[in-house]
Amino acid sequence: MSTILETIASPADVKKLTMPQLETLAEEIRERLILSVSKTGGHIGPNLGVVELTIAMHYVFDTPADSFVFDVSHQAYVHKLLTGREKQIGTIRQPGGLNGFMLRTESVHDSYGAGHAGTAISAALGMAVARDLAGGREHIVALAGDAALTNGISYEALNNVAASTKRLIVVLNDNAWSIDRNVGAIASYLHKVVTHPSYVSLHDKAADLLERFGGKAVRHVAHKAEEAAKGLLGPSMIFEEFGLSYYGPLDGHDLPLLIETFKFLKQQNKPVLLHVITQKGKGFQPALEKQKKFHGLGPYDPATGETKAVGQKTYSEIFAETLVKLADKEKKLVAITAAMPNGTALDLYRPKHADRYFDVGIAEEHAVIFAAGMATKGYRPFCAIYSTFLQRAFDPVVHDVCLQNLPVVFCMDRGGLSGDDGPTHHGLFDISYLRGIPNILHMDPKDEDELADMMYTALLHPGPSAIRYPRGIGPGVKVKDFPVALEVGKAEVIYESKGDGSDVAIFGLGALLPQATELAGMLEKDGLSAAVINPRFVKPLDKALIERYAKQVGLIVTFEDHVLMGGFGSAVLELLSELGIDVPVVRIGWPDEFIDHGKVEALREKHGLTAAAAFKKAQPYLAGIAKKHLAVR
Ligand SMILES: Cc1ncc(C[n+]2csc(CCOP(=O)(O)OP(=O)(O)O)c2C)c(N)n1
Repeated sequence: MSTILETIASPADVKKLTMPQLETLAEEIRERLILSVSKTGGHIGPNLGVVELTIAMHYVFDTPADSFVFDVSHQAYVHKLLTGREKQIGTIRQPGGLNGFMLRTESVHDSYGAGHAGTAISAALGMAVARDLAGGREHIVALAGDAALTNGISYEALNNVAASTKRLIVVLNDNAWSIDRNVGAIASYLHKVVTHPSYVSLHDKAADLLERFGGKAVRHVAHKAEEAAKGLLGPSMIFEEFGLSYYGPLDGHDLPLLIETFKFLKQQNKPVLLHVITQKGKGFQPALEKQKKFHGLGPYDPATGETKAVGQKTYSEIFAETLVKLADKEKKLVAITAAMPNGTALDLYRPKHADRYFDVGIAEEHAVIFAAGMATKGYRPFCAIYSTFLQRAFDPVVHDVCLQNLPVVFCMDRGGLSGDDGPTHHGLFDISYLRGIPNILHMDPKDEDELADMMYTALLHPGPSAIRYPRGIGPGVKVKDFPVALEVGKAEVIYESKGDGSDVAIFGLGALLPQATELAGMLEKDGLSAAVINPRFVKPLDKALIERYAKQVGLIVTFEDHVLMGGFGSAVLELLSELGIDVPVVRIGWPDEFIDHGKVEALREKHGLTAAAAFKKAQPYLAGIAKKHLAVR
């Protein structure tokens, strides 16, 4: 017998269901998600929290004519299930399968793509204003989590809503969690609202009244909420001050109430904000018990929630352990995260130096400027921000940190291809966006121990520095008890064949050093000599070493886990041009396109980030080098 879920080919099918069928659908979706995500990995907790909300939205609104804009869009799996992608849900985050976020290219129902937080209200407002200009009547609904309100862009958008449109629906999905517990004044404020007696009684009454009076009850509750919002009953309502009419807080798992409320809000001729309370991980005990872990994770046992232990320490863990050691020694060291204590592993640092740990919320710009402020007072801030999220803070890095030459250290986790999360999360641009900024050091370690050394080097450096390191585990080398400082701007020669290396110089930056070594082996088999170099520093480059090799070899090869444009290889080319040295350079890195989600190895293969691909690209130049050998002999 087929399930109700299997009969949903599009949102039109959701609208045909009775209330009991909708309730059954919610159960089926939970079961399906728990099982399916247990195999693929993904954002299970957030999605279990929005099952009823998403069903109600699709019941009342009409995508793709109406638009849903989800903040981050990691909670869009339910939406995917209801918009014709039920059969593919088992492919989510898998190579060639569904993306883990909303993608405009994946479905007409995905009106806006995302992966970074804080964009939903701005984008939805843009759509609403475009609709108004075009004389349209469709509905625009933004769905933002409570953590989106720790992000500045959300307020920039709210600041413009009332002046820009009369019709916009913002749904605030409040589960009190970011990935970690939500932080800051707004989290306390929302907590005050949802626990205030007048709102709580409204909330309780709502379901009751709905049962007795149907849709009219919503109007009554809405009216009461308005009174409360005006401060008559409870805390004053910040959203009203922004010019949005506030409704709520409602139980985000009460389907009939949500449906009636959306029907009511749909008719409003003013921007509205609906505050719903949901439970992240609802229906899956392990997710309720371990909120952080089940925000997003790899495969797990669907019965127990158990995951396989990873034997080797990740780069993030080495980073956090090293930071503890450095903070033991340097009392002015402080650690800053923008809502990512788990992902960056600062969770391990926090208990050791709680007074020198700051989670500022999803606020990368603020994190960097806050760090700059601390640095002016003699503190040594380490900002642990993923490469992809530091993009948000480009101007603060330039204007606040580098221009004032302040000793802030950017530890960019996920520097390189991030894999399953896809293009919104790949850290492939940081070399190009940072290396043009004066004063900053840019480092990329070959292994875990070198990461620790680079962190120490950065701590001793009197100006700004950035260190990028890959997601997950590295080669697994032993990390020294205490790091040593590296000489700034000095590369490391790893290997020279037959003590010579005069034919080809191969630079393997960071994670791609093994490919450089492999290429050297391939060249040697062809009778050529090669040198393998670990650049360590993208900025400053080791000019003397590059010049020396460039004058002696017939070919330079550069490998980097970064886009080619503006990357390490480009920096080498610029230097050679400045030096007036004419030597061919084969550059290996990511092409000028956004790279899909998938397995790192497979994507490297596909896009030619391998020793074999480099060997092939080098062929036209190798012939010339071989001829030179013959002539010499
Ligand atoms: C700019 C940016 N910084 C950090 C992140 C990492 N991140 C992904 S989801 C998330 C928390 C989202 O919390 P919330 O919006 O409340 O939704 P919930 O998962 O609780 O449903 C964070 C910090 C991000 N996606 N974008």
